Amino acid sequence: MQVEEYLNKIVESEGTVHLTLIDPASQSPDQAAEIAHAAALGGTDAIMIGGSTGAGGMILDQTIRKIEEKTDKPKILFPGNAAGVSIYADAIFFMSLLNSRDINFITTNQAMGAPIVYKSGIEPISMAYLIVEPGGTVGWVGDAKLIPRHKPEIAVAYALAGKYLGMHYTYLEAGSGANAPVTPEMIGAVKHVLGDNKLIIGGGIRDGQTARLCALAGADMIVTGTILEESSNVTAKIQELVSAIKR
Ligand code: 1GP
Repeated sequence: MQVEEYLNKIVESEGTVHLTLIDPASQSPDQAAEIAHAAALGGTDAIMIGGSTGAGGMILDQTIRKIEEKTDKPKILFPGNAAGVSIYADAIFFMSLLNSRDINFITTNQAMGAPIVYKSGIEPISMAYLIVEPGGTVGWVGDAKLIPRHKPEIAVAYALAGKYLGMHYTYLEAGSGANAPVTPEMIGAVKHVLGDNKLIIGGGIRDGQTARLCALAGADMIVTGTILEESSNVTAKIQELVSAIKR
């Protein structure tokens, strides 16, 4: 089964998908593999691999290969630029940062990375990537014109643009390590116009209760990264998050 189909089936049958984000720049490949293994035991549905800074090249390849040894869960690239493509992944969120001011993050990196995706046979999953205040490192690196936190109508406008451009997924990103995720009001308003297109929420989700609020508001998928890097028991933390968002 293709990865997009796998994720969509989980949304249909179980409610909300949990995605574990691993930034290859944050730990050694072996440590990343241990986190992925623990997350899989806790019930995560797939592993996202990527980051805004220093997440490409050999460290990216090695991290994915080590993760491959430790879990069967799909490995999805979450690239910060064209260097975030690796032939060892199963799929790639082929994303455009629609609210960037810099054309490099809207189409140029995509063009530079596309031939590698084509040759490698990695599955591209088209995605509109939207960065909301506070935006964190990715907001700065991606030169995003941050969507104001309390202006859901702006997020709706961008999400509709992504949908009409043919993107299947929309990712509302508050920035890794944000104090709080995007608001339930924004999630609900965006999901309302997306219909069957899938909505991913990430940035600032640290506990089951917050994840559940996002899921109830309309998130199809929840991403957590920072909390796992900080957690002494990744499996228990994932169990808390997963049990809060599944039916
Ligand atoms: C970052 O949305 C992801 O791109 C995850 O954010 O690190 O805050 O979980 P956290």
